Amino acid sequence: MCYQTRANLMKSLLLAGAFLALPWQAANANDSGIETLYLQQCAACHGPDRLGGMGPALLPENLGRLKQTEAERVIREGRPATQMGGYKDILNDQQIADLTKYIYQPPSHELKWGRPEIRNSQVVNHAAGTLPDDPVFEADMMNLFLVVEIGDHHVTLLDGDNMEPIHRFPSRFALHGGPKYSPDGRFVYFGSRDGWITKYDIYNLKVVAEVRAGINMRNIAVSADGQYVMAANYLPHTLVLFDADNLDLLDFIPVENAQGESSRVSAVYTAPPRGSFIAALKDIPEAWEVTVQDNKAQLRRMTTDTLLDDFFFDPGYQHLIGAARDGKHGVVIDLDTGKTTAELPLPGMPHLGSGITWEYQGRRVMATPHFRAGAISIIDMDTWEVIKTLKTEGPGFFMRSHENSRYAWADVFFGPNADKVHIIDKQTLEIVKTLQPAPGKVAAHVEFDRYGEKLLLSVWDNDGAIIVYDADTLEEEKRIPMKKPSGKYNVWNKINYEEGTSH
Ligand code: DHE
Repeated sequence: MCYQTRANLMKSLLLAGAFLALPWQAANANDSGIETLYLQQCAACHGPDRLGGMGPALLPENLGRLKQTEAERVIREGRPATQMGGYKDILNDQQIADLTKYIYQPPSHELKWGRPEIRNSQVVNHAAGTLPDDPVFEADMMNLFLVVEIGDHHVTLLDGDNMEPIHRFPSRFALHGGPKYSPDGRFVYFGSRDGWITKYDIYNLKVVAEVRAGINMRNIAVSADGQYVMAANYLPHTLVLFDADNLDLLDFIPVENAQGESSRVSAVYTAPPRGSFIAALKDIPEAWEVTVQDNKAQLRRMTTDTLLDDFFFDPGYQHLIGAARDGKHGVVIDLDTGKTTAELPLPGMPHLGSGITWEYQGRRVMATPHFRAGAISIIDMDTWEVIKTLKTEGPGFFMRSHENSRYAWADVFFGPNADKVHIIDKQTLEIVKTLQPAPGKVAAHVEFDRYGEKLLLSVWDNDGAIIVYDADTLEEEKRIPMKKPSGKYNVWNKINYEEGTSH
């Protein structure tokens, strides 16, 4: 809301409003003054229709993760390390409370984010092929990490050999999900909860193109050949296909079933051996396989027995392992036949998106934490039986390992023990060590370097850090201060679909 250029922007908006029929004008006539207050104080940065601008979108779907009391505090006090200043000297308590209530209500008019809005949002700073092909810094380009810092919406590029930061740059507000690399590791695509896709050239340290795919986005996927980017949205109910070069819009797919009922998309992932994208729908019991022909999406619908929230694949992308939205079980779907072939007893809402796999006694197993249970389930991927349930000190969010490491790391994201991290021996299936690296601060999300020799763990706090550990001795080597570092993503591990990391 409070940016230095606010006055100028407000002036331009008001001037524009004199000539254009802006969507809020009709509603303005009937409101109790709160829309006018919003337009005066907030619209310059958050958009006249609350869709966002320099600041994030202020709509119920986008604010769902922020408590109203916290939103009220942010309006009053501002948000440190961002351009959002406090309003306590400008607005009285009642006005702040009314504004808070207002932004949590659905807008008075229908919000659209279709082809024209997507096309108009596209910005190409450096068209594909126009920047030099040689990196502007020296490092093993395959052992770089990107660290997303959600505390002040920045990303740090880290050299994975010496674990020294190379560069730090601002990101869109609230990045979520793993950034996705181009197959050669030169470019990375970030997705934000507000629907922005940012393509970044790591070699030149520059944002090359951006586009807004939706109003509230789940995640993005990059095709295995690097040609396409697909975005999965909650709002509107769409999948959107882009050319990966300059993020040109190629196809816009309303997500609905044969009866015309629409659905949010739980997530979309690339399935390299199949040359396709796989998406699961959140409100309709269907999963879709999407291939691209002549720049158009071709859909193959698979009907599922249950609504799917979160999912995972076996290494050959033959099966989709999905978590049912009821939080009580999982299903295994054969992606060739589209049929459900097994059910998994997984109570406590498994977080399958965080699953990892490894070889155990000659067979492949996968492990998943649970959002609502202090447990890690280990599943035989041939028989689809749960072979072990490890008791943890609370529900967890992420798991990580590396083919070259004998250990898997699992956090305890929720509850009183959120500052602890379990280390599991992948051959005995036992927790062999529990660390508490920063008492009182959440410790979560690990990523290994390309060799599996070192790993990074986040101290998930505004006054946080990345901790570097030796993957064998489990000894801490150093701490690099960071602002609420969330995910970390190693180029080599990601582009090679390493078994111990997310894809
Ligand atoms: Fe995430 C990945 C869904 C809340 C941090 N999260 C994902 C993915 C999905 C997902 C589908 C995989 C996308 C991908 O990588 O392409 N997340 C959800 C939810 O449904 C949930 C529970 C509720 C929501 O509001 O969306 C949720 N996620 C969170 C958080 O509260 C976290 C901890 C903080 C934040 O930034 O919002 C969070 N999610 C992450 C991270 C990843 C992620 C860091 C990438 C993990 C990776 O290693 O790849």
